[in-house]
This record gives sequence, structure tokens and C-alpha cells, in this order.
Amino acid sequence: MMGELDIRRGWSRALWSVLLSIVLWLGVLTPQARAIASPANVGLVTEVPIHLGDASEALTFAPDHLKFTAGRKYKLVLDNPSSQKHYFTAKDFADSVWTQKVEAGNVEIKGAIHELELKPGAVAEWVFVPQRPGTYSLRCVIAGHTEAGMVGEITVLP
Ligand SMILES: [Cu+2]
Repeated sequence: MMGELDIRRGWSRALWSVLLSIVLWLGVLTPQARAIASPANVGLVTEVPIHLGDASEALTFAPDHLKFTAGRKYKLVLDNPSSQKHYFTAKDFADSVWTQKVEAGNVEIKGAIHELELKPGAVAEWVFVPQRPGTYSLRCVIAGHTEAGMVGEITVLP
């Protein structure tokens, strides 16, 4: 016959097993939840600025050497401080990266990018992940600009 004490023991055993399963469940779940919500993961984008031309109309990219690591996410911030338009043309590089988006003005473009044209004063942000290590050439395809030295090099490290 079950006494009052036995009933209380039974209850407390049931309560403990419920608590234990909650603890185990949280233990399994929280590391994943933490990994998804972690600001370290959300904010893991390296910002890299590049100027196409400059205020004194120099035909250059600044910097003219870009270095990335394959598999990491970058936000390339391009601007054109000059009074003429310029191109960021690095076709082999563009074909080898995974592009998340390009943002310019109020427009966000998703998907593959081949080259970018920046009008005077324009700013564009290109978010991508380099996929293939290698050395890629960069140039501005406006007539005469490549010849005048508006060229650069992009290195993707493994
Ligand atoms: Cu140019």
C-alpha cells in the first residue's frame, strides 16, 4: 500500500526526471542556437575600401593591390571621387567568387556580377566570398584608362 511518503517520493522522482530532460534538451540545443545567433558569425564580414580615380583625376585604383582569403566574406566598398566614370573590371575574379549582393543607392542586386561601372561620386558595396585562390588582374575599361595605368591586381589566398 502506498503511503503519503511514497507518493511524495514518486512525485519528486517524476519532477527530477522532467528537470533532467529539460537540462539535457537545453544542453543539446543551446550550442546550436548560440552558433546561429552569435554576433561573431553575423558580423564576420571584412570591409575593404577601394577608390576608382581620385579628386585630381589620377587614373588609378587606390589601393591597386587587393588581397583576400578564399572562403571568407568581404564587403568591397567602391567609390569614385573623380569627375569621370570608371570601371572595376576583373572578369576572372568576378567569375570565381560567390556574390551575395551588390548595394548601390537604394538598390540591392543579388547574384553574379561581371563588372561594375561607377559614375562620378558613386558608391557601391559588393558583398562576396572568394572561392578560388589565384592572382587576378583588375583594370578600368574606359578608353585610354588601362593604358594610362588604371590597373591593379587581386590576390586570393587559400
Ligand atoms: Cu577609369
